[in-house]
Amino acid sequence: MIRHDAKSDSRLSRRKLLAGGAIGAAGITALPAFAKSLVARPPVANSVVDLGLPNRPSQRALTSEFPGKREMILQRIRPPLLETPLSAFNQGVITPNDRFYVRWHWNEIPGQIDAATFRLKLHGHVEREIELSLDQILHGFERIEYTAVNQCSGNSRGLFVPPVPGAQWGHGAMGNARWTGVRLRDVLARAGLKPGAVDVRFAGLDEALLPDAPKFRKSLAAEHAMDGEVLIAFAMNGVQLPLLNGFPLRLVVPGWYSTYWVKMLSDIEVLPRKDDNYWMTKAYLVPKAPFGNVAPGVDDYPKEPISRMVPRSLVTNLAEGQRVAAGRPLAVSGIALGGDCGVAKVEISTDHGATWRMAKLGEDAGKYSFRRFDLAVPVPAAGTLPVTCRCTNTAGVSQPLAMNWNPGGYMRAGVETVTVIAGGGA
Ligand SMILES: Nc1nc2c(c(=O)[nH]1)N[C@H]1C(S)=C(S)[C@@H](COP(=O)(O)O)O[C@H]1N2
Ligand SMILES: [Mo]
Repeated sequence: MIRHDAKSDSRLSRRKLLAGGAIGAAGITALPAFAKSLVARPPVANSVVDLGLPNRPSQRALTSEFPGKREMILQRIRPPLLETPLSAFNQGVITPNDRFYVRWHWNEIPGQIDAATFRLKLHGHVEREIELSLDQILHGFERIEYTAVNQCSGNSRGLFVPPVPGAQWGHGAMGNARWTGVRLRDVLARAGLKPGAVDVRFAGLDEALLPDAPKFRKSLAAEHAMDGEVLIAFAMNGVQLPLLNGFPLRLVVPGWYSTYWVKMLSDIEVLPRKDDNYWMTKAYLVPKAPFGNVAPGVDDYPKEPISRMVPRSLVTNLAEGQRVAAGRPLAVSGIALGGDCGVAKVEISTDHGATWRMAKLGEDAGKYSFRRFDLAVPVPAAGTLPVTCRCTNTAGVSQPLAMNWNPGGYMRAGVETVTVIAGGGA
């Protein structure tokens, strides 16, 4: 078995990877025993960030102790939940692999994977059950590449008011990367769907902690799986996937929340019925209402599995409570996503939504990508200045002015405001 330190992943050149050699030869990522050692010896906090979570513990340690990751906000050690600091979003629309957030449901994650013996199995309601090696995936199918936002369904959950249980994420349970892979459709065609295929179910190499706990599995409707856009990705920003982001293969379901983006993908099962497994019918349900919105306290409403993302935008160059020069224009910039389609416009208000100004949009890297926005806004001589941004997507859907809410803490969609203070020594 070839061992390969996760830190050297980034040295794999894009050319080598796309030639197909690198991922096969160097495709072992070692997880240096973090699962055991970090629990006994919690990571040293180099520094602390405050996520600004209302009415709840808000400070988090920054850690660089996870393989392939630089300073990340530590949300949980086992299973690893690592959040991207907002500053990373201010540096460009692509989120670097070593700052890309991490989320797993169970801690039984292989610390190393042998790229030579790894197989992706396709079985169930198919004409031919097949097993594909990484080499076959890399060389046997047309490669495609696009940029897409991977966002956890529970991104920003920690900001929900009233609070809801679950990982108390700030805004950093998302990231934007260029994904390279093969079409799920082409791989499924190799096995051949039998007539009557309804769902396609995906599982990875991670295992549930206890025998009775449900292994993480997600499904897509057969038509969605065959739409030609869903990818089996082997590279992220031009290099092999970091182990914690799903090495060697992960599903990329552009426009959909990341709960469907199954990591360490090793098993694809075609079902002649709707998948009724726990992760499809009990977990990740949202109110069947625009923006998954429901009033706190109400609990009798129809639910549906979470699916398509909604538009969002965030100011990334200003911090809450930051002092800014009075009476001078203030540069505001940030990132927006359209959700399941592109960004049409981003507007900025400094009067709680009474009036809006159009921001300038940055380069269009594709409809599923983050898009940068910029605008200079006037600053008063003194006092506080609330800076609110609002994205409207190309389907005409705008972020709501009133924040949405649901008991799962999913699908945060409402406009976000950062309040700065004019004067007083910028
Ligand atoms: N195999 C596997 N894939 C998984 C999960 C998991 O627990 N196991 N979690 C999902 C969820 S809920 C999220 S938000 C994303 C996180 O992707 P990332 O860690 O690459 O950022 O992975 C998804 N894919
Ligand atoms: Mo998630």
